[in-house]
Amino acid sequence: MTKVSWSRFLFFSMLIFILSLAACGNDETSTEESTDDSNAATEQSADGESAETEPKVTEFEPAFPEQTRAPAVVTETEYDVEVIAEGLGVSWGMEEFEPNRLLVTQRDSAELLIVNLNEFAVSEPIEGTPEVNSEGQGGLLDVAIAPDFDESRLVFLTFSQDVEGGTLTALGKGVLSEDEASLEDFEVIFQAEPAYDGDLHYGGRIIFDEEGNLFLTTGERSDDPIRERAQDLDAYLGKVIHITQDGEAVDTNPFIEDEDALDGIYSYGHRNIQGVDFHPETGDLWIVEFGPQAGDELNIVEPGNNYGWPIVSYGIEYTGELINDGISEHEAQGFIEPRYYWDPTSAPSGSSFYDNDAIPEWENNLFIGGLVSSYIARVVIEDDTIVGEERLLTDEGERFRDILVTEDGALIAATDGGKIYKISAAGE
Ligand SMILES: [Ca+2]
Repeated sequence: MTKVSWSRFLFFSMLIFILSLAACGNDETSTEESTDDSNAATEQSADGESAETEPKVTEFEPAFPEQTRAPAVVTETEYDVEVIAEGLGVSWGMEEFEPNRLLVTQRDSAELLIVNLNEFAVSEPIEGTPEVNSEGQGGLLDVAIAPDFDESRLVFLTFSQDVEGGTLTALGKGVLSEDEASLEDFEVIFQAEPAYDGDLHYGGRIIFDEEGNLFLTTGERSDDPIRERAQDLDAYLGKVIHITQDGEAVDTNPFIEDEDALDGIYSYGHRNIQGVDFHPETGDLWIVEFGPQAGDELNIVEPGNNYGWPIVSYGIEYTGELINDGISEHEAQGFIEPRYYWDPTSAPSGSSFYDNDAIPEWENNLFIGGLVSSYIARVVIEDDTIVGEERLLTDEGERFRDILVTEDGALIAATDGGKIYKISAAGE
């Protein structure tokens, strides 16, 4: 290369680098929307045997060997993949309320639909759902039915709500009418205060525990400095919250005796929790958190624990900058280590344990929808350690938003592209 062309090469390289930085930093929606990895470090995956084949974007090392890049595993059982529905919006949450019949939320239109898995049929929108703010990542989010739904017909919904001072994550409940046409007497039972004038990181997953109480997840609203409120016990941002069906704090919660802390808080230091489920054998609550660029986490939630965000992270800012001087290790700083993290970004969303014997080799595996990564991650867990990862439906080009396992043992996956997939043992 001559001297002139070399300097020209340098000039254009710098220009491309600067432009790519600008592209990365333009919008925090990039936490889940961007696939840009132009800041990628050059390190390649170590041996080609891990499920992850893309280079890392950070320099961080795991706290223990099984914390990232688990060995690739492959499902040996033959399975069928069907598209049950298409042309929908972003189906953010799903719940099987009767055998093979799902309640499905539509994030942007705020509609609640019934999808029949046997008849490939989608209902008209159910009337009586709440007003939502559907800007950015907001809208109608998760859906769950009360444990006594057969009698009470109670349906719980999370959504982003307009209130004075901005928006917040809200939880409400209503009664599904016998004709399934409307949700009656809908009322808000919990608001994750404080409100904030932004449209990112609402969290919003809900799940019932065995006592009939609810775990609700929130996000930390993304922006710096509001995200620091994830560490504050006087704010419901970046938390797992444990409340009754009336929105009251559960009386065994860890900070009930602490005058300065909110009673509903169960755990804190979270970023944006998009998946929750109980491990079928241990009963532990496993959550899935969006990291920043890389550093998406799988955590086991224990009461009173601090998971470290935004003080520590295995990820970096989308600008490429380090977060808080780039401390990745959690335990050394007094926080709980994630059981697993992804680098590069997966943007892991809705998740569900496989608690069924229809596909025996999947039992007790955790399935996680990937947005940026466009796959369903199957994670194999032994003694709380991730010992294998598989990536399903990688050729579909879909952003997988939520995952559900039916009573029949089918894996249902909803995508941002408006599809609902059913994956089941071949010939079932
Ligand atoms: Ca963490």
